[in-house]
Amino acid sequence: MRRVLLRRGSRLVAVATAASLLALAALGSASAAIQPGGITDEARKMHDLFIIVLIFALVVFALVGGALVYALIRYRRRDDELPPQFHGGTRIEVLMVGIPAIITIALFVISMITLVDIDDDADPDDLTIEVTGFQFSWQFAYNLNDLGLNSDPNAEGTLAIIGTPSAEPVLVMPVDEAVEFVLVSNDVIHSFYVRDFLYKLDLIPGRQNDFTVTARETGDYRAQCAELCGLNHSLMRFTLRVVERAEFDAWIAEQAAKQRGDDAPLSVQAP
Ligand SMILES: [Cu+2]
Repeated sequence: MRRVLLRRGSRLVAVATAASLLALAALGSASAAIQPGGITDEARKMHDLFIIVLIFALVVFALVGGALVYALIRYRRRDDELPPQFHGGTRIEVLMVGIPAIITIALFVISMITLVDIDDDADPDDLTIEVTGFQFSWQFAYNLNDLGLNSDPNAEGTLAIIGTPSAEPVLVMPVDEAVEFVLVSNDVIHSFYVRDFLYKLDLIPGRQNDFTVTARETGDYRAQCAELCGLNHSLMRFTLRVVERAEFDAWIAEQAAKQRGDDAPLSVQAP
């Protein structure tokens, strides 16, 4: 009788585990679809980490859920007799502390590796774009030295694209190149959020935040302020445009000519 119960028990565990795994596999592919990989090297590393953590979570959920379903069915109340009462169980207690500890340490280590990796400092010769948030739009300033546009390399100078709430600015950056973003704010806290970077960083008055990304896909991407910053916060949107280097140079030359007020396009060397 006991052996029959045990066999039925392990069958129950198998069924419960298989059902949970199936449900979670569906959930897993759904979240992968909801959260695509992003367009930068950094975003792809973060997405890989997300998938690893998701797999850990799914396995733990399936095992715990399976054990719960098994215990509910296998040890359900059949009569009024009190089940055997006992206190403690060293082996299971060691497992219950040990396994979560190992999983936590493993997740901590791989998260730190990814964090340090994507938080790498920019090279001095990377293109720098200074992003200024203000109520309620953005300014994108390109360092003219980075663009090889300054005749005097010691001179400071920028080419600024300034948006307004009614005319959203376009942030243009070259593909396949590390670009450093320096974030500052003129008034209150804003947040620079490009969904396809899978990344968001605040712009804080009196402080300078920066991050570096290498975009791998050209195209237009929607972006916006992600920190409630006042009445017209919802109008703080912009477009991120990732283009080939040649197109970027042509765009910069066009903007520079426009800002100098002449029509003769400037020749731009790659930095
Ligand atoms: Cu804002």
